[in-house]
Amino acid sequence: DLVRIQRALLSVSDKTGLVEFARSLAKHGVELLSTGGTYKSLKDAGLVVTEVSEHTGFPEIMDGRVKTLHPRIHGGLLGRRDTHAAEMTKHDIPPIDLVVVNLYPFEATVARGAAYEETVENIDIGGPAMIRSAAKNHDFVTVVVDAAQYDELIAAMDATKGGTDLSLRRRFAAAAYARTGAYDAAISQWFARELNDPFPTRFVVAGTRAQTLRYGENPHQQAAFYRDGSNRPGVATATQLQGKELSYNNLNDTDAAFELAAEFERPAVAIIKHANPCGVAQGDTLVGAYAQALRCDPVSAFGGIVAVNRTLDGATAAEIAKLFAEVVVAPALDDEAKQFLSTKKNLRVLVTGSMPDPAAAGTMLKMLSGGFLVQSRDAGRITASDLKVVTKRAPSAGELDDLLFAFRVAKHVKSNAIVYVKDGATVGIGAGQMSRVDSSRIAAWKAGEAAKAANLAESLAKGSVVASDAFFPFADGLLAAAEAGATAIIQPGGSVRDEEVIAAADAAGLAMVFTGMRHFRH
Ligand code: 93A
Repeated sequence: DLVRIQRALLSVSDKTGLVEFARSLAKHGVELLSTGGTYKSLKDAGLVVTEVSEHTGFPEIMDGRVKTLHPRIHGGLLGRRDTHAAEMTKHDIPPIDLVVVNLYPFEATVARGAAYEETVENIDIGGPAMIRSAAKNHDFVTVVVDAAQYDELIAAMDATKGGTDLSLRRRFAAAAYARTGAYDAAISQWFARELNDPFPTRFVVAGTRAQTLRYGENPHQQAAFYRDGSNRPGVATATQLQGKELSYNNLNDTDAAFELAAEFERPAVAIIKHANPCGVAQGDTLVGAYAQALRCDPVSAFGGIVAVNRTLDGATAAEIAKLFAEVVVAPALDDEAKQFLSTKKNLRVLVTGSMPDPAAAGTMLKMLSGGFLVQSRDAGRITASDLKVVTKRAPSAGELDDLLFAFRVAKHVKSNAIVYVKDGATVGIGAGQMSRVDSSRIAAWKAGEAAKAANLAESLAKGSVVASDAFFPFADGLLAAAEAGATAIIQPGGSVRDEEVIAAADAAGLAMVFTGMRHFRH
């Protein structure tokens, strides 16, 4: 099944590595055909190359929209070398054994926010057509769609006196259809945005493998991480400065930690375990915020993921280095911070370049058996002006700050979420319980545990405020908070028993505000 490559067509927008690659082909005696710009690059580099227009006897027309869409090209790619040989001879169609194409940079054109017309002009038609023709005829034809494949192809040719075997051609054909599929996915996603149609009849996603992972959530599962091309700052843009290989759970938790830290304007730290925060704080300094975040649940923080929302400084890094953490993620690190963390060989340190916009639109997918759910990301953010005071007592300015902070944290806690906050720091978090009152009890209990760990006489719930990600269906959860010593509550409201819950809050002397917005997270 070895096919010697005698004629190649090269047509690339991204000319990285092109000349060197073409030289290697030429060394194997391959005849080179090329489109205008690619032809010029090769010619300028001193290679012998024929222009496609000369090969077809037809000029490139319509500003290049029609350059390779010609039977002498597509016949040369699609013709079977056995059953179609006579036909190819009859119509004077020379076989083309290798196609090297990378496409008009549609994705990059969209990413830089180009105008509609220019974006449409960057939809490549002839390129995908050649890729698909060559890939279909992989019994005979080799197709390359990425400069990253150049070396492998040349190595294969070196090993076989200028040929490729069927297994390589099949693998390259599969990669070719994945490329054209992803390309069309990007085009359809762009149209969906232009047309304001977030849920079109056919929803297509595409990703580029960033890394294969040692295993999935558990060792008996396989896993890989794909980038979706959005370049949202976070796990997808991160560079790993040091530490062990990242795992599936590391990436999942790091994402949760970083998205949470991004919610705050002031210096903030989020510590995550199993995708839930076990401590979040904001303050005047990062090092202060870190100490407060850690105080919330130092037991759970062991083996956690730490995210910060600004350049990680030496003082904070020195404190983090005392903790056994799995990952530290920051938009940037100063030299001192890098030095402190470098003493912890296994600690994975990720730098993302910047923080994501928490209010940015986006799409979230969740795989189900036999399908997937699509929704817009939870970009909801409650500010003071959204709040409605429902109790006799209105929250004080200090309580108000903490209430807003607590509700933002609650958005990132698995439901049912109850979050106790005091002075800009969580002091008790109840996560992922099936009943809200259980989450309330757990959060209150955790606040007591945190106080014990810090050698404090009274529970950290004393004088705290409480956020609930959804309404209290009954007064019991709220009463648990009052009993623990909380003074103010933030919750969406909207229960049929709101009256009853408000009355209980008034009776307990609590201040309560409604957000009108729920933050379920599953
Ligand atoms: O405008 S096209 O869709 N029409 C074509 O017939 C065609 N053939 C190749 N674009 C076409 N191409 C693309 O041109 C290739 O996919 C490649 O991206 C680019 C290379 O052009 P040049 O060699 O002129 O730089």
